[in-house]
Amino acid sequence: MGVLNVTPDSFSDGGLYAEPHAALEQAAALAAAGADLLDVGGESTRPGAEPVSAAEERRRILPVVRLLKQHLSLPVSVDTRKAEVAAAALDEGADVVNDVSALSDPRMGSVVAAAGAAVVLMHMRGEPRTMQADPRYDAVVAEVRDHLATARKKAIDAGVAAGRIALDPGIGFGKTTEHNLLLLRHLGQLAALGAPLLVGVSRKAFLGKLLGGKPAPERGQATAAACVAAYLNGANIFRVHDVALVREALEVAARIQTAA
Ligand code: HH2
Repeated sequence: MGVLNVTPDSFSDGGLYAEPHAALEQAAALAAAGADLLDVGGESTRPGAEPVSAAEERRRILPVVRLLKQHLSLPVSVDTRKAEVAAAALDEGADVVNDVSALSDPRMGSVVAAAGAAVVLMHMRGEPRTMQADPRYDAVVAEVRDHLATARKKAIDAGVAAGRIALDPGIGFGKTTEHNLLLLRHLGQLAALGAPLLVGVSRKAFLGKLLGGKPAPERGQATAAACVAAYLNGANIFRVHDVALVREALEVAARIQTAA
């Protein structure tokens, strides 16, 4: 899954692709690099980010979804927590809703179900503005697993087909470095829920912390390593900025895993 942020303030690529034709160019580059899916986001969810209105999110996302569906053949997901924005994007032809709040909007499940779309349900503790203020868990892996199991049931009850749901531990969303490492180490416990697993580790702060404060643009190798580890522990979908780098790393890891 290639990341296409059409926001002015995302942590690693904010402002670069806010104009729809710049976004299309970047999307074509992600496709050429081997992305299977493009994730368009109009609201930054980095720690401390301020919320964006539905009208502004629609203004940022919809022209881009329209252009991608006209010019590229890849499926498109929209990274939004708002049912109103998801419904409008699905009308434009989006295929997947990537909901980092796992159906916090009470209408989201029925919007996804009505469109026959797929959905990613991600675990987040709190909300982006405040989520990194001293996150605590008794048992992070079990708590995230139970939260995702409940969200999955909620989606199914709203009419979403079970086979159209992917789950995501929400790396960096209300979690310390240790929480992130434990979740990546024990992904198998989440895989046991029976849904495909998505992980988003790309250039995130915990990788910088592990490497003595490396800045976001220099976290490519760390991203690839984390994706390979996640793959070996059961992840299926990798949300990344540098698709070519991660795809190569995963291709080699997959060849080793499947060698007979
Ligand atoms: N991480 C980010 C955004 N959306 N969606 C899922 N399913 N999983 C993630 O881990 C995830 C996500 C944050 O990364 P980025 O898009 O690069 O930054 P920003 O939130 O500032 O747009």
